Amino acid sequence: MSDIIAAVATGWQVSAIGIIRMSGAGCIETAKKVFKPTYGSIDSAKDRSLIIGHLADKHGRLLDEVLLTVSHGPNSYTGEDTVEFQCHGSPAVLTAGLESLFAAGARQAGPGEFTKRAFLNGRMDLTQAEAVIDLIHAETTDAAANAAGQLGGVMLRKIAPIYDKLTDIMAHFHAVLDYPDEDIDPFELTSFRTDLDAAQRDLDALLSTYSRGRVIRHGIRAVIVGKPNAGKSSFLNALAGFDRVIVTDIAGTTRDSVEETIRLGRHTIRLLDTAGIRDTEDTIEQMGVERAEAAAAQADLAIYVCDGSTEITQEDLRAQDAAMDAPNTVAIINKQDLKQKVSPSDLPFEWIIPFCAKTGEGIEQLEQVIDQLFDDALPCDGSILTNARQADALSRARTSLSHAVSSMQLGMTPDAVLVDVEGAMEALGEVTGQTMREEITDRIFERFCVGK
Ligand SMILES: Nc1nc2c(ncn2[C@@H]2O[C@H](COP(=O)(O)OP(=O)(O)OP(=O)(O)O)[C@@H](O)[C@H]2O)c(=O)[nH]1
Ligand SMILES: [Mg+2]
Repeated sequence: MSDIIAAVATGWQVSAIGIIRMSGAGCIETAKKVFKPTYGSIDSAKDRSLIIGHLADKHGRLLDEVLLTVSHGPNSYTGEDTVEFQCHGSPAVLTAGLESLFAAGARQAGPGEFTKRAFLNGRMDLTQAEAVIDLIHAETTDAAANAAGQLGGVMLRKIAPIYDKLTDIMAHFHAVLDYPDEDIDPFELTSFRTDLDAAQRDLDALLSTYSRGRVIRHGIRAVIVGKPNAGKSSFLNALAGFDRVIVTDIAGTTRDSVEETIRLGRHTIRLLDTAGIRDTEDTIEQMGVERAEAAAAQADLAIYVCDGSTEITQEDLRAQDAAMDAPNTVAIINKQDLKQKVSPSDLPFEWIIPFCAKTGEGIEQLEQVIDQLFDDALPCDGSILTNARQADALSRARTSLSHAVSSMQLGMTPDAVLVDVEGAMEALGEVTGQTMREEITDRIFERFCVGK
């Protein structure tokens, strides 16, 4: 039997309402020690109805007029009896209320402990539990909508049928191993091959959503590259709306990479300003140039900035090359307020935006281009893979399945095929939590906030 845990669920800032949550067998009795209903009794109230009454501090003094809700297990969030107090949102009230519950027998909940209990009690699988964190930390409506879908079990419903299919294959191969004298029907072998192929396709489809998922969850990683003095830092400042980076007319002003997170329309962009690309004797600047080139290769988007008022130089060409290493590129012809020497036809890019860092001209067009590049048709309904841990486990499952298929093609014995199918199931089980090691689940829940 689990002990009684309690925590403030709403944070510690002054607010209209603050919620203290308590869960575990016996917590309703604990609540009775500190809460006096204004009408009737806790026992006579309906499940999940609101009961008004008074909360006492640990000395039995009136502390607050609160609303209390009882959710009886197993149909509560945690699967256990749960009590929530809606107090007035004063940190002093919440502290005293919590201390009162501790004095009555509860203990402080650890991070994510309520959700961990929900997982351990079978109220949700691991994809749903992780969706809870994602929903709390969602920075955009797309991220929230996708997490909400996963909380509802969308990801689980994609993975469970693949797992079930592999279970059938395993059962069959075990039968073959147990009765080696009976010939395997070649027709059945073909049908298992078909099932394995289908499972691989399903995993491929899921894994292919991950690049979009990373963008939804973490924002677009964008790197600004260009020659010195093109106006890269000015471009970042124009998008940030304040002077984040030092701007001067001295070439080589920015020597290290500087990151700023900005919102552009529906997107969150992690924008990295870099050292202007050129050959330089300055060791520090040279390191900055190397960083700029490396960052472009790892970004979701490279933004090449050129100075429209000067001719294209060798340094520009080198910066263009670096930009081409990213999966998406946009060219910015900056300094539109000056006489232009660069025309879009001079640049080998599909998306080219005339820009003026001084006036902000071009920001709207940039927003439209980024919408086009990053808003594909995938609906944010929970079917997009956003979690690195899940993506890693799914790709291990995918690798095991291709080994199983090769073993089959090579005519290897069923036990060889079995090992790989088992490996794939193990990896899929890590995603849903079916075959999860305890220390890994512990680590997942430690990332939660206290009170969730
Ligand atoms: N007229 C005009 N000047 C600009 C514009 N954008 C930037 N500048 C000027 O160009 C110069 C260089 O700007 P920065 O933003 O420091 O250029 P950078 O590409 O970051 O340069 P490094 O850090 O040296 O690589 C500064 O004097 C800016 O004021 C623009 O749109 N119009
Ligand atoms: Mg700069």
